Amino acid sequence: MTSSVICIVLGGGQGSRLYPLTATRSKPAVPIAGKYRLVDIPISNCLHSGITRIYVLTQFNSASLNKHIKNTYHFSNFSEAFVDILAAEQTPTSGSWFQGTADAVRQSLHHLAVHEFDYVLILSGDQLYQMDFDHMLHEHIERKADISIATIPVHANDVPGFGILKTDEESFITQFVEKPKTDFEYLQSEVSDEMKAQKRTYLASMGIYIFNRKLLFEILQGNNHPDFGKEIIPQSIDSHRVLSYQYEGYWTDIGTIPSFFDANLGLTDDIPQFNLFDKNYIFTRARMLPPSKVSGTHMEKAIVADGCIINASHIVRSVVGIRTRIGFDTTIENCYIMGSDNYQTLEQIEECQQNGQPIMGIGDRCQIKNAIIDKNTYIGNDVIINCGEPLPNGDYSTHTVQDGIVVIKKRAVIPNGTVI
Ligand code: ADQ
Ligand code: ADP
Repeated sequence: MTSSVICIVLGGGQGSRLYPLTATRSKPAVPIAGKYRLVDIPISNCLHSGITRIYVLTQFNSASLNKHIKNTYHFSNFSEAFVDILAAEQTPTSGSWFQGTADAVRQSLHHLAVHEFDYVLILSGDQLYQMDFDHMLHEHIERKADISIATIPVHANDVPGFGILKTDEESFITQFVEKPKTDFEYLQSEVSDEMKAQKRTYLASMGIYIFNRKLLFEILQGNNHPDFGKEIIPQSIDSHRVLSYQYEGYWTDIGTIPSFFDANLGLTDDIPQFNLFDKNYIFTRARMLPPSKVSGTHMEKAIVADGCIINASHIVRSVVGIRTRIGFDTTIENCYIMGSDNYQTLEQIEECQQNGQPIMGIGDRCQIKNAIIDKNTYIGNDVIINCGEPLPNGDYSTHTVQDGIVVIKKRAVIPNGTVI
């Protein structure tokens, strides 16, 4: 069945909520969990569900996204499978960037039109979850739906961030309000006892949609509405059979710095909610890196990717990404270190040391807490990051602070002895 599906991954608008991680790369290319990139999550879910024709729509196309997709997703010449990036482009009919999610899909319809398919699966590019879309598609077809939306019970506190809906007893959607801010009690739904116990009594859209082919073309070509959540979905529920496909597994939005940080550190839990060790593992680029080398380090709840050289004294509740180098007597707590794209040669390291410049990675005797360290940073010796009083939010040349999390910007150089 999934052979009749084409998938569109909405790879991101301006990406401002993940700034500064998206300052120089498109959102789908943001590294997660030490060795993957955001886009690997929806693509892996598709491939495990048997969906092998995938477009990634992105507002701005970075070298790292192209390189990652090109180096990762290889298929046989004899299959129709592909993962292609569609960046916002100027054409004779449209001269502007994607105005929203529906507009992004609308502007890409001419790429879809050349393929044979019956259903379009539309996914967000900034969510962490493992889901079998084959099952959702099965329901969509069996229940003769025109549109299906994956939904999840959420707590009242989360309601203002989501599309909230109500259904009839057959799970067809009867009301849909995008991100209601106040007076939304009337939108509560009947949920399972388990969800009730967790006070998750509102049904939220997960931003995952299945559309019948003909209907998607009709709707998008029949109006100029920019967004699925704000216009297309609320306006479709009266005239079409819009089915709620309820999901109760782990699912989280990772579109903001705090949620991205929590999702990454959550992977270090004894039994993480998102299981990297599942048989449906996440696909990513096979890099042929050497094993990591660790010496004299006490590690507790740490995830360490390939190719690292670690001499730190303590690493606690942290994710350490590919090719990370950490010096002696350094302590790292609650951090996501993304790692590096390359190694410095011994000659380069010696030259830096002679000039008193930091070498790539993290130096000796540093203390770093509650931080995201982007790729290819040079953090000197005796640097202290986020270990004192809570820091106010701010954007500086080398880093930002948001909700108590320091993000060291890509390629930042933090001189010896700096205190942030
Ligand atoms: P949001 O996530 O707030 O709500 P939106 O900002 O429109 O909706 O983004 C959805 C996805 O599309 C994200 O992955 C985003 O990066 C991407 N995207 C946004 N604009 C884009 C553009 N111009 N080009 C390409 N990609 C773009 C939506 C729904 C809610 C639902 C939540 C669930 O509107 O109803 O509850 O998702 O997270
Ligand atoms: P990111 O989005 O992670 O910041 P970039 O746009 O900097 O990434 O590109 C990273 C890609 O470039 C990676 O795939 C990495 O392997 C490659 N790369 C970067 N620098 C080098 C280098 N000096 N030698 C080899 N490959 C490199």
